[in-house]
Amino acid sequence: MATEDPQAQYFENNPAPKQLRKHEALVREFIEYHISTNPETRIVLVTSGGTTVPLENQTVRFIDNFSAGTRGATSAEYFVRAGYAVIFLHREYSLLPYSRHYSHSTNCFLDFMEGSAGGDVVVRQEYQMKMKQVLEEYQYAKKNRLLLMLPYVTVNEYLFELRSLATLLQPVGSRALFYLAAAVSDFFIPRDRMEEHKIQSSTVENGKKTGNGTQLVINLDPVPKFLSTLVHSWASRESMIVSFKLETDPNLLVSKAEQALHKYGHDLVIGNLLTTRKWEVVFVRTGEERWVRVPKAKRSRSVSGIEELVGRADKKKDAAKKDEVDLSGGEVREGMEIESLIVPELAALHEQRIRDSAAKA
Ligand code: 9Z3
Repeated sequence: MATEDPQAQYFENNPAPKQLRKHEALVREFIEYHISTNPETRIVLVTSGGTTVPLENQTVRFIDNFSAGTRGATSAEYFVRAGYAVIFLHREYSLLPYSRHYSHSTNCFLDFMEGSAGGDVVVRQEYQMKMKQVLEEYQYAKKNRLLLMLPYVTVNEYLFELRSLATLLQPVGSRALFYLAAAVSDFFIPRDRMEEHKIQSSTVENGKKTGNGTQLVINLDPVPKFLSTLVHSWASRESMIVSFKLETDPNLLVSKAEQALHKYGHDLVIGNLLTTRKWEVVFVRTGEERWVRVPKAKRSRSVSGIEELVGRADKKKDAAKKDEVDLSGGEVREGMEIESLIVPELAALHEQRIRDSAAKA
């Protein structure tokens, strides 16, 4: 029977991703393993990276967004450090925990290696300490099965995966934490309006004629407000749900975060601005607005490409330090990661939440 509920309609009218059953089996196994090994285990679902909106079913073109998955991948590492088992639902080929330190573009892994006198390939002396630490943390997470990686590509895949994961996490109750850092598209093309084959510029219909040809006009539908359904129906009432709010206008950030909190009724919204997201975020909870900032002296280069205002003398002093990474020809200071502040704060709030929940029971 057809349903009126837009959320339910969405899942009836759009196809489940091919990998969903396999992912569900992996998650079930992961949760059972952790609950049976330690019933006190806390499990966090970290979502990370952008979502694509395909324009064609056999996809050649798609709409995407800026997110590289830095927030999610970095946070996942700090969650492991804080004792969590992590389900990492991420955009395929976006940054991953641990390997993010040595990606193919920024911090290209090849620049960290050299040939030794004996003809072996070795890690350059100046990077030994850092790489050893990353490697040990990676091996610890792997050995203890603390990280389950699940990739998605499209916004549709993301929504199906999120629904399944939330349902599977229900038995974890208050020990489950949702950390929704993925940059999810607000618009999509429903399956019944999607072109099967590559859109041909010569056969575009309904577009306005211009001097150069015909415009391609695309109508996108709003993605259903999944956060509301996650909070009120997919996830256990006991679990803690944290969403991120991204804005570009500083004057809107806090009010938009407050709006989201009231609208969806979850635990916390972490607001961030596109240009400052690497060193400041705002925690918005009922009756509370609290900024979390990396101290100025500990900030690294800005993500927007705008060099942060660190004095030249300051830079020279820093360049002498051991943890300096300079592969780009410029001076790049490895600063404090804001996730090292966000995650412990959240772990403490979650701890409190678990205690409150136990006291109520
Ligand atoms: C965020 O705000 C993340 O912090 C970023 C991280 C996407 C800015 P990067 O991957 O960036 O480190 O480059 N994520 C949430 C964005 C979002 O789509 N939120 C929805 C909204 O604002 C609610 S779930 O409406």
